[in-house]
Amino acid sequence: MLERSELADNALQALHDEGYDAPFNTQSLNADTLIFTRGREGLSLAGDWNFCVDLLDTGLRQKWFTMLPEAPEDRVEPWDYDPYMGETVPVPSCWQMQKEKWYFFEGSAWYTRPLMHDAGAGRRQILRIGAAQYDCKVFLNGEFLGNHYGGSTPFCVELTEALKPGQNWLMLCVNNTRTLDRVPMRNTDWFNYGGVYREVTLYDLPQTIIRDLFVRLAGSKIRVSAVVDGDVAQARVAIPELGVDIAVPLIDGKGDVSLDATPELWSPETPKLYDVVFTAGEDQVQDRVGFRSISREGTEILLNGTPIFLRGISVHEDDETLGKVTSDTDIRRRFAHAKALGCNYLRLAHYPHHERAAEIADEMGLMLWEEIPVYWAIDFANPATRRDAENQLRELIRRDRNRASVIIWSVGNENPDTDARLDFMRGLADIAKAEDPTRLTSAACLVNHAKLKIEDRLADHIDVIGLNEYYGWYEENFEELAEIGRNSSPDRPVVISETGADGDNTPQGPARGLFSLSYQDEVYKKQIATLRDLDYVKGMSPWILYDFRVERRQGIFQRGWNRKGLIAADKETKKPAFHTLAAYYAERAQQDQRAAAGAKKGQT
Ligand code: GCB
Repeated sequence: MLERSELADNALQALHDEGYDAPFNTQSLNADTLIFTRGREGLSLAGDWNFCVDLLDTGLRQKWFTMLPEAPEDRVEPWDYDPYMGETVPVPSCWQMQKEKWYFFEGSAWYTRPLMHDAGAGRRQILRIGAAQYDCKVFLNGEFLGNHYGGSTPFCVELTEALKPGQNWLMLCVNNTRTLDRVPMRNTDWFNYGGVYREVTLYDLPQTIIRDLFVRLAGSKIRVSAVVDGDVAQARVAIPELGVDIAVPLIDGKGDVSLDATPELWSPETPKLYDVVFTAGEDQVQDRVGFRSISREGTEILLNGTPIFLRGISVHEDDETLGKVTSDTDIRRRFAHAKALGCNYLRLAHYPHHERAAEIADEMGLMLWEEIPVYWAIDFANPATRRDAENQLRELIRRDRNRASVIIWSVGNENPDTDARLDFMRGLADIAKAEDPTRLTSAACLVNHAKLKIEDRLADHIDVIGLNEYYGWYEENFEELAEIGRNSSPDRPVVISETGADGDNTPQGPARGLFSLSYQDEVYKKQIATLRDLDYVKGMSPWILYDFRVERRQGIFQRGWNRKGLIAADKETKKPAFHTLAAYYAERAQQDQRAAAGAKKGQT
């Protein structure tokens, strides 16, 4: 449409109003509007959607969303984009992976599709978007229904009131621009993919809706908390295998019960899960839940009361051909590689990964660190940024807190130790505990290189000190690592959340020196030799399982990739350092098994 259209408020406004997007930046779709969807049947909206990139935000300025479908021949005024025809992309996808011309595109993009509606009266329609990077504005039949910030967490929007019988038009405006107030900010070491890259699903639900369900082991009891939206006084929870089927009284929609039950505890060796069914009025949800405890005592991390060592690896959610789109097959391959490495644990860096990851880890018996992208520089003093980070954390926790595999909520990565950062991140750690007191908190902190010591004021406010150190790579003098080890005496467990080196396995890779496979392997050997003797180090997740795509690395050996993977970007070719770490983890696993057997013997 041109500016003379009556659909734009007025011609000049569309051209000159720089506050055009303010009415839409409401962040009204957030943790409080999320709906528990496990065990629900939804209608998948996967498939081709009409699509248009919109660098200048013309769509919001001219209000493309108010344009009605019409044959081009019948239109009486010129138009700048027709939401109903033209290019299409599949949902889910990242636009960078669809066409080369969109590879570096950052800005708004419009997604449109028809939606048929014929549900009976008294039903509610809830749309859930698994993730859209980064800002998503939702329109139905020209009406603005809400906005979500945060590129990796799900959100829900109720369509009920705006839906009409028959054909409707759903439009999403998704914007991946990196800005100063966002989480993450402008500079990251992973690719800034854009788009609706996780599933979009429509749920047809009764009037009463189960909004939230939190099931966990709390002390020696199973505790169930629920939030129900609707006029019911009582719900029911059943765990058939444990013979549990009891009423849950609801007061103002909230229910909370503790049950006596002795479930078999979940662990990597015995990843036992139980079906949990929760019913309120006509609504019902189901989950598969494992019960276990995770705690810390001094410098130990205890799983079900027994000290453990986290044999881990870090992973990004990235794929050579699909970008951030993932699948069960991709996740299972990732976890199978982690198991082949001898891992019992993964760090899902640096943002919430697909929710299937934790579900599959529950089944396969892997422990997880999950994280929000409070990464490097963040506008710590900005209340809007803080609200965004807090919301992303709440959305992640509410999404995954029934997953036994998740043992750590991480509130950030490598942030400078300033007062504003301390206040911001301490606040996040408190929120994590308030939302879920049954897990440990952490953050990837930095070494104080001047004092050669583990020192970060945030450490007092988290359970596990995550430590990123790159001795042998960014830090040249390897001897300093041992000195840091000697100079530090943390009062809580330390996990080496990152360490590593690049190794280019392509034909262009060097035969020796930095970026060679032999150099990478050497760094792993030296790291293992030093770290194995630090008794407060209770785990590690070296950087990283697979090579991953990134804009900021354009060196002759990197060529748009971070090549610190133990496996190349093809997710197949193992580098020598893979085998070095696998050998250490095999030895470590045996040692830990012997120690556990000894401890058991001592108890009997
Ligand atoms: C880090 C960052 C990670 C980078 C990595 C690297 O410390 O946490 O995001 O990708 O180093 O390769 O430099």
